[in-house]
Amino acid sequence: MKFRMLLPLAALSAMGTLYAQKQNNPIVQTCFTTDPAPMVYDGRVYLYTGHDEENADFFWMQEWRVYSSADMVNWTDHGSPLAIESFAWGDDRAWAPQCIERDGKFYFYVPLHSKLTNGMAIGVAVGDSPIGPFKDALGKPLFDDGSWDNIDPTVMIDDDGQAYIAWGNPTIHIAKLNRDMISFASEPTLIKQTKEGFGAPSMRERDRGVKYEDCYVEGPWLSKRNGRYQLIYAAGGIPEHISYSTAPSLEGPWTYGGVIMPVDTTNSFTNHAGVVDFKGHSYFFYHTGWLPKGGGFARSVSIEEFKYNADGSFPMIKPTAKGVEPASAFVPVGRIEFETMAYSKGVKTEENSQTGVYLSDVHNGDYIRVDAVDFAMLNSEPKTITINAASALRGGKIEVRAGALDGELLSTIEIPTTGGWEMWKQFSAPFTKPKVLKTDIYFVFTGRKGPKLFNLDFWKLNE
Ligand code: FUB
Repeated sequence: MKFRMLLPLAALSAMGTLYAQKQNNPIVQTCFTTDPAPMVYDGRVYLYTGHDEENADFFWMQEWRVYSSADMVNWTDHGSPLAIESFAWGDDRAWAPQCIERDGKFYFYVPLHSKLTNGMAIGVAVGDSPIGPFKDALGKPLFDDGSWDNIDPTVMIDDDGQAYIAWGNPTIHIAKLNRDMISFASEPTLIKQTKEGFGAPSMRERDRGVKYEDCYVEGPWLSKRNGRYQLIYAAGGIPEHISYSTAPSLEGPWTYGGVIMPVDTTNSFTNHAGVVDFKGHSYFFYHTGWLPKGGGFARSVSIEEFKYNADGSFPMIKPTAKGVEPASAFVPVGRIEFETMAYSKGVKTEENSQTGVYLSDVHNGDYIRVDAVDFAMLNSEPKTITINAASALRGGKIEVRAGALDGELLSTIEIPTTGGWEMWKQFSAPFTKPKVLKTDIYFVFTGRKGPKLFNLDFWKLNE
C-alpha cells in the first residue's frame, strides 16, 4: 500500500524535474566547444569555436568548429572546416578564433603554435562561405615573432571601412589591416594598459604587493557601439572573469568599464566572450565547464541575452543553465538536418564528404530537442514524416513527441538495418500535427540497450 502511494508521487516529481530541467545552456552537447566568436551574416548567427578534446589535461586543441542559427536556440552543426593541418606552418594549439566577412569572402583568424618560431602565431584562412571550406590565405603566419603572447585574435571593420585586428595575452597588440584582410596596413603596436584604462598597468609593469581593481588577461573582443570602441576581455587572472573598457578612438584613452560576468560556479578557470546584436536583441556568448565530464579543459559555449544600460554600459551578466528564449520561430519546412537542434542527450555528430554532418552514437534513451517549432506557419498540414537513416545493426525506433520527452506522440518511425552505418535509406511514417501548434519537438530514440542504434541524416514533413 505504502509502495502504491509512493509511486505516483515519484512519477510526478520525475515529471516535474523533466519540465523544470528544460535548458539551452551549454548550447552544444555533442562535443566540447570553447572560445565563442559569433558573427551575424545574412539573417543567421554563425558561431566559430575551439574544441576541447575529451579527457584532456591541457588545451590540446586540434580544430575549430562552426555552428549557425536563425533563432538563437536551434543550432546547426557545420562540423570542422578548419584544423591545425590546414596550416603547414602550425603544429599545435588551435585556440580562440574569430571570423569576419568582407567583400563576400570570410576571413577566419586563428592562433596556433608555430613550427617556424616555436611560439604562438596568428594565422588567417579564407573561404567563400561562412561555413567554409577555408584555406590558409598566406601559406605563412600573419604575425609570428616567436612570442607566446600571440593568441586570441579579434577583428572589426570600422564605419570608415578600416579593418583592425587585436590580440594577445597579457599584452594587447593592435594593427590596421589592408582591404585584402590578409596583410597589415600598420605595424602592430601595443595598447597601453593603465589603471584608468584596464584597472591595472600591464602585467610586466605592475607593482608587486599592490591590489589592483582589475586587469586584462586575454580573449579580447573588439567592437564599436554608438560611436565608442569597446574591448571586452578575460580579466583578473585565474579564475577569469569578463570585464571591458571603452575608448573614443582606438588610440585611446581607454576607460575601464567594470566587470560584465563575474567569476562564478562555471567549473572553468578560463572564460572567453563574444557579443552580437541579432533580431533586435543583444547576446553575450561565453564558456563554462558545465557539460557532463566538463571542466577547465572541457569547456562549452553558453549564451545569455542582455540589455545595455541607458548610458550604454554593460549590465552584470550571470551564467544560467536556462540560456536564451527563441528570437524567432522554427518553421519545419523542407529537409531539416538532424544536426540542427536546441538540446540533446547522449548523441554525437560526425561528418563525411558524402553526407556532411550527421547525428551519430545514438543509443536507447537518447534524444534531441528542436525548440519553438511553429506548425501554424506551414501552408498545409503534414501527414507523414520521412527520415534518412543508416544502421549496420538492428536499428531501432524514433518517437516524435511534442512539448516534453513523454509528451503527445506525433509519430513513431521504425528504422530497420540498412546494411551499414553510412548506407542511407529513407523511412516514412504517419505524422499528426501537435494540438499546441507552437511547441518544442522531441525525437526520442529507443531500441536494444547497449549498442548504437542508427545514424541520422535528415527529417522532412510531407503533406
Ligand atoms: O582555449 C584556449 C585558450 O583558453 C584561449 O586562447 C584563451 O582565451 C582561453 O580561453
